[in-house]
Amino acid sequence: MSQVKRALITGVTGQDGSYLAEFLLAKGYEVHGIKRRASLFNTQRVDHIYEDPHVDNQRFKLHYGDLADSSNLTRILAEVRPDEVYNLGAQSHVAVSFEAPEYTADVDALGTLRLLEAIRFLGLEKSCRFYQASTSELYGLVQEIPQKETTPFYPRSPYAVAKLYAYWITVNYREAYGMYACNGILFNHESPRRGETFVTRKITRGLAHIAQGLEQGLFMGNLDALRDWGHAKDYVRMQWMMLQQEQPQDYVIATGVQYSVRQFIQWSAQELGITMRFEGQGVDEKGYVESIAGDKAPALKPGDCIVRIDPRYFRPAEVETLLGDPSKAKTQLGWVPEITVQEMCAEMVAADLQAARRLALLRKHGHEVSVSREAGQ
Ligand code: NDP
Ligand code: GDR
Repeated sequence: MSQVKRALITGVTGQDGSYLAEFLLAKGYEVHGIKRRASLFNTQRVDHIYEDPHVDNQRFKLHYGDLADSSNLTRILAEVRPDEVYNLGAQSHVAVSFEAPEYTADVDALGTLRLLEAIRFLGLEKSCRFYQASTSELYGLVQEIPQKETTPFYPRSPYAVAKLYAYWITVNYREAYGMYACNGILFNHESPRRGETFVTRKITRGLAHIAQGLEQGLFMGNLDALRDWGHAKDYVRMQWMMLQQEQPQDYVIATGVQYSVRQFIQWSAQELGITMRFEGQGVDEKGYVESIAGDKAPALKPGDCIVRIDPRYFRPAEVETLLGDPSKAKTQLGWVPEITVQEMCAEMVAADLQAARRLALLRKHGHEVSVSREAGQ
């Protein structure tokens, strides 16, 4: 019998999936990941750990699949027979969940059920440990500050409601079938690999583009939202730790400090040497509220608008404030975050600046450069 542990990660092409795959490979695991078929390559975050399937002893393997497809999940689980399953796959954008609520429920809620049921159907429920990517969005309209494992939930989006189902079905399979299944209730965590339409990355990438003259301004939503931001690298370590205990339990993973979106813009601007100035709120000719202007960005003329508020980025129901209490993870598992939000912001800005410089250089030498921007985020 092989002593090498096998892990299966859904959402391996995402931010957390890529860091977790790296982490598990370094621990000697054989790592299997489920990736969706896409019309373009979608493996940029894991290309550096990709292994040629033609060589022997491959330790990182990708399987085509989708959380919407039970038969596919069952087949992959039967083939891999993993010791640990990390369910990180999801339609993970809160604002998008208002646009695609049914799809979000199918993948985020029923997808979790499909995976758990496939494990049970194959008789793996006693041998396979299960991690569910639960979220601070469950707290939504917060009932207690800071939020901990016992704080009541009040989800505020189709995404959060779908994740609420996933949370409870994970608890239910633990209680009903004795599965080692647990929820990590993770607060926001970011990195240079964060999707471009989440607020931190939108800011670091947008300001880096502005600093390089690639874009003129940044359109934002609610700058007053407060979040407890950590680094994804710290958080995937905890995902693994949760599956190594004697008894399965649910844990809040957070830093215990919160900042506003506006503060994150200021840190990013400082990193780039852009001086930010908050101005009185006025409505410009297009109906946008002008809230922040920058006067020292290299490519900007004094007074040019950097950040404008566009109502389209406000959500139908907002989560105004989140602040986690990670005491249980600290006392029981000895987990503490190692990277501060300011260090993380600096790392993200540096990565985005490097990419923006490359684009600017190409443009300077006459190459056509298009800057991807997704509508509505
Ligand atoms: P990402 O959006 O970066 O990654 C999501 C992953 O899920 C991607 O690999 C994506 O594939 C995949 N995916 C999407 N739809 C499906 C589907 N139908 N079937 C299979 N896979 C699918 O998210 P993060 O890495 O940031 O987050 C990981 C998990 O943790 C998610 O479940 C998220 O909801 C949850 N979470 C995240 C937090 C955070 O702050 N980052 C906090 C709390 C919870 P593709 O690459 O093809 O799009
Ligand atoms: P969130 O993350 O909704 O907390 O979900 P996001 O970064 O999208 O938003 C954080 C806060 O910033 C405000 N905001 C904006 N957000 C976006 N995306 N774009 C904007 O222009 C903008 N302007 C202001 C938002 O309104 C919000 O208050 C993330 C996801 O990773 C989820 O999958 C995860 O479960 C939670 O974190 C914890």
